[in-house]
Amino acid sequence: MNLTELKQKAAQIRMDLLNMIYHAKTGHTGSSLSNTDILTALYYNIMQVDAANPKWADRDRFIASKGHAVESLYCILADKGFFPKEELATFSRFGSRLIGHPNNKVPGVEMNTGALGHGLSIAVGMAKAAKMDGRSYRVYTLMGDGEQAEGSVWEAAMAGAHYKLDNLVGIIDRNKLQISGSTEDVMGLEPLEDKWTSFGWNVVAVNGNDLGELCDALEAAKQTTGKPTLLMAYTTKGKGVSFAENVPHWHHHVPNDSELTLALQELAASLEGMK
Ligand SMILES: Cc1ncc(C[n+]2csc(CCOP(=O)(O)OP(=O)(O)O)c2C)c(N)n1
Ligand SMILES: [Mg+2]
Repeated sequence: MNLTELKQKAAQIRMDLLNMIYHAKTGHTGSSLSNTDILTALYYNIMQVDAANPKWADRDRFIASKGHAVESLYCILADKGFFPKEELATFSRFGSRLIGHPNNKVPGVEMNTGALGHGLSIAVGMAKAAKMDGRSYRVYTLMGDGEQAEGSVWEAAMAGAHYKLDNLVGIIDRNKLQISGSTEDVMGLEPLEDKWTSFGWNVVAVNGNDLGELCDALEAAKQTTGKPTLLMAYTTKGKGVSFAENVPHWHHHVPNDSELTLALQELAASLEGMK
């Protein structure tokens, strides 16, 4: 996809996830809007996956470590044809496989996640397995910045560097907010890039809401050898909906009627502006 097509896709995914959350009356709106561009870059330009064959042995793997932001992932998997788009209407309903955190009964979802702090360990194991099996697939995991307070992240960071997993990319959605406010108030993280560098990772900083920067950095990571890459993706929580941007309670606020209408209008206008 070219850059305009990617931007259009991201706007459409944002509209889809807002509708889905509105109808379900539950969801992590700000968190999913925050990382929509990251997932769009991965799923439409970077990763090799096949919706017709979700268990293809050489597929690239994505682990949604910040599993609470499952809405953007489900909307993208549906859009790519992993399961019917109409199923999005069942999100968080009793009996639906589209539960509120990633569920590996859903085609395209690699691993059940949602308890923060586990995705990187799983990704390290998968990347190590690829090396042992002589396979060329790559492994990506998306973590939250609040999630960096989990000690298990740092054990996995050590292991990733120790095993020289250059087929592994960790991405941090650095929106500077977690569930209850600023990450720096809840558990100070800075200097976060330096911490990852000191753990032996190839650290690359990007604007995580800029699809061009994301694609360039993720493409460049494929050429890096001898160490895993950590993409520090500086984002805006709630991105794309002006009145949700950087507002902590939109972490899991469900839009009401007028908020949904306004949000969809803004995104439709941005789509119009791309034509
Ligand atoms: C182990 C664990 N503790 C607590 C939670 C509850 N929880 C869900 S989202 C969240 C905040 C996450 O913030 P961050 O990682 O910054 O994600 P984002 O800002 O992208 O939503 C918390 C504490 C959880 N899911 N897992
Ligand atoms: Mg955050």
